[in-house]
Amino acid sequence: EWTVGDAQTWKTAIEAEQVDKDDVQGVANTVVRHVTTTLARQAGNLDELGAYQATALSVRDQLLKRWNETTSYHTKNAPKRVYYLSIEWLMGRTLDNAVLNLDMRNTYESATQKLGFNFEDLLNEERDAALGNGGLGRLAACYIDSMATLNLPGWGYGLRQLISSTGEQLEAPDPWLDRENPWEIPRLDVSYPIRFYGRVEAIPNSSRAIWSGGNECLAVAYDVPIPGFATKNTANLRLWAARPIQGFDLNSFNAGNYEASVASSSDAENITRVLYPNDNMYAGKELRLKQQYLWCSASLQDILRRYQKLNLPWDQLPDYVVIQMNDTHPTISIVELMRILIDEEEVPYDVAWGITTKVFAYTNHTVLPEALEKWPLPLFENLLPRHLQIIYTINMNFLNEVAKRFPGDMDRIRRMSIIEEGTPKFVRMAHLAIVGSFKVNGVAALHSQLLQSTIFRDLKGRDGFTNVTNGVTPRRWLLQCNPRLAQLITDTLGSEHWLVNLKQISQLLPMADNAEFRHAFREIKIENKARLADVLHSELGLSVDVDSIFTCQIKRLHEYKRQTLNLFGIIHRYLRIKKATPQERKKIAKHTAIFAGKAAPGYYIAKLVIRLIVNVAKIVNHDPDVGDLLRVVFIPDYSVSVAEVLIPAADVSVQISTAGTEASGTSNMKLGLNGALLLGTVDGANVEIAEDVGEDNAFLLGHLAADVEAVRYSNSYNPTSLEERSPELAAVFKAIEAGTFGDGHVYEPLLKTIYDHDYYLVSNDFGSYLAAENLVDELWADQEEWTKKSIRTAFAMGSFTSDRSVQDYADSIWSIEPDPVPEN
Ligand code: CJB
Repeated sequence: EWTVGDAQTWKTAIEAEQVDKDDVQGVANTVVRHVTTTLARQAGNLDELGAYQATALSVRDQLLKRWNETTSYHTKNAPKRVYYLSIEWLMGRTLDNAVLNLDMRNTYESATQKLGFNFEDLLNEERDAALGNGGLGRLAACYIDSMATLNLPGWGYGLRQLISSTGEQLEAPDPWLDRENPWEIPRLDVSYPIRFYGRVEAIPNSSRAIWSGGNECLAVAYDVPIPGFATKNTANLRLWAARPIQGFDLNSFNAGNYEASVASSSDAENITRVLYPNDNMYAGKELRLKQQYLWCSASLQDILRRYQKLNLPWDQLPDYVVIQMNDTHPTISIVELMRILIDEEEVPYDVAWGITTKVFAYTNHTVLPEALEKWPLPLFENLLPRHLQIIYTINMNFLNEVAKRFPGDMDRIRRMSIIEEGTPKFVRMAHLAIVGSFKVNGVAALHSQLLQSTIFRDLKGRDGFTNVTNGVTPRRWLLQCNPRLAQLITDTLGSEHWLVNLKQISQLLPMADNAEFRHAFREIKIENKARLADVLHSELGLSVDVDSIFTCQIKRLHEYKRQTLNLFGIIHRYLRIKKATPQERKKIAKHTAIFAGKAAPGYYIAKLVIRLIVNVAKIVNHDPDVGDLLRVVFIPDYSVSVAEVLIPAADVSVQISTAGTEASGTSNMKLGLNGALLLGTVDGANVEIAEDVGEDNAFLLGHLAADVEAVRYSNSYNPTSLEERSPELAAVFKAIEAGTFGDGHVYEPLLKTIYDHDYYLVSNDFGSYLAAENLVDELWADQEEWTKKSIRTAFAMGSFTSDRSVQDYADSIWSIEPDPVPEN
């Protein structure tokens, strides 16, 4: 095994670096070593940021030892591996998660304490790694945690964007990498050339071609170790950064043209500079396609290089490699694999296609038409000319088959084609993803059903489609964010095993009828609410009543998610309070309505919604008639670490998308797991959540997916007045227009979307929403009943762990097995 030097010397050296997980002094030694030799500082000039960095580097040492063992074990064993390609990885902070997964949290807490620091304060020094926008990016983060925990051989591949999400009010980009990031290891030795533009020359009498010219740059790897929970297994997240092929143009420099001499260098680096800030919205920019290609090409070159070390023929690739595409963003990798096999490896076209279509699987995350990627053909052809040729061949073969099955059905061929006709033409990435994959899945039962009955109706036989309902990791979304509830569960069950087998929490369901347990459970919720109240007070100067109902709608701002329904409900409540007599006011339930989320920078209506929330908050929170009956909170700069404070404090989980629009939702799972009652439409994973917690423990509302189309049609073509559709909403609009929350004209474009077509059925669902809120208020009056339902919610969430989701993928799509690294 040891290829260099003396094996014993190596072994002894590695063992000398080993720290026992309970060894406080040993941990302190490694932290101090980083203080003095990595950071070149001393006890006398060490601030919290420095102490955080040294602690993080010490933890990183632990992770890297495991990472090394995992990679060398898997290299030796050569199991089939899954590669999860996601353009977004919304990881959040790492330190707390890492020490919990290593089972070293107490040791690090004591060691840093002894060195004069409070561990919680150090945790707060860390920047969020926010390489994502919303649910899709956070899902990838949960999945890689589960892959590592389940000992599945797998890696994630993404992009190392320097500037991540955009702040909604300030539009300030977040340069999260402006401090040293201790969690990434630059691999300057792992890099691949990437070509753009150029020309293609056919090779006569073959399906091969030579693609040359254009621009070339390099993709360089940065590795992020991902520890599994309670296992040695440590996965890898490999992120690519663009670099120039030669950093410097010596000819320009010598000719005295200094600007030109560095231009090509910054041009290349710009490719991976920004994260596109859209969620559920396709932007169609060339730079984005460049990002996608760089990431996919580098990942494939890396995967194939690893496979080639096995010295096996190409047709066995699907026995060793499966690639899961998180949405259509990595679809170009299907074509890239074809290109490499055909042009570079000289594999015949049909053989290459047979291999490729056994390697890829595609997850769809949305049915919204504006989110489906389709590239203008001229743009695509200019940037990736060889890939377009291959797509034409794929499409021709595909449509020939369709024509055989449905002779003469030209309309079907037009619908199914990978190329959309028109001026210009478009390349439909979802169609390409479906044709090139052996399995396609949606992310919740209802969503997977809708995919097959609506947008992808024609595209794949029944066998090709499946469902994998999303899940969230209970390590971050319970153990880390709600340690007291986690402890109560562990104490009551008598073991921590539920953290890797979440189904076990269902054993606690009968505790709903135990008054003492209810008391303990409620105390934890109150403490979490108090912790949030403290943060709101210190950060926003806002006082909230811990005895009020905390409702949480925390997600991207989007018309389909209908923050409006919630907001108009708040205004309705405000008007009711204003009209009520002091006697009547005493009977009104107290609410704290919490919103958090970002809007894409160019999404005008979503920004207007934020503006109205903020202005409603200004009036409501300071109106003496309201007293403590109502508070409205909009939390700026929503992030994973903010979510970790909000979620454990929520009483009500607001999930009110128009039925049929939210593919799954995942905050519904996190909030449910932390005991928030579901106030939701019959949409996405709400359906399965309501089924598991029992409909009498949730508040369902609104039209059903099956009816939405008809109501929408009638809103447009048999319009009735808003007054007729919802007199309550008409009154709310009047108040806005009258200037109750500042200049009413400002909101005209927002209100108009609802006066006119009301595509998302806000007016049609408003009455039902208010009725559901009334039921919430009634139940709140009986705290024992409320707590029962809260317990029945939390402990019925056992299916919504990402461990279950990832196991489903492993069994029904990837066909891979756990391959745990031996403990010693
Ligand atoms: N989703 O976050 C995104 N971005 C997109 O562009 C498309 C979909 C979300 O993915 C989540 C994970 O599957 C889903 O839970 C959520 O419903 C969907 O909107």
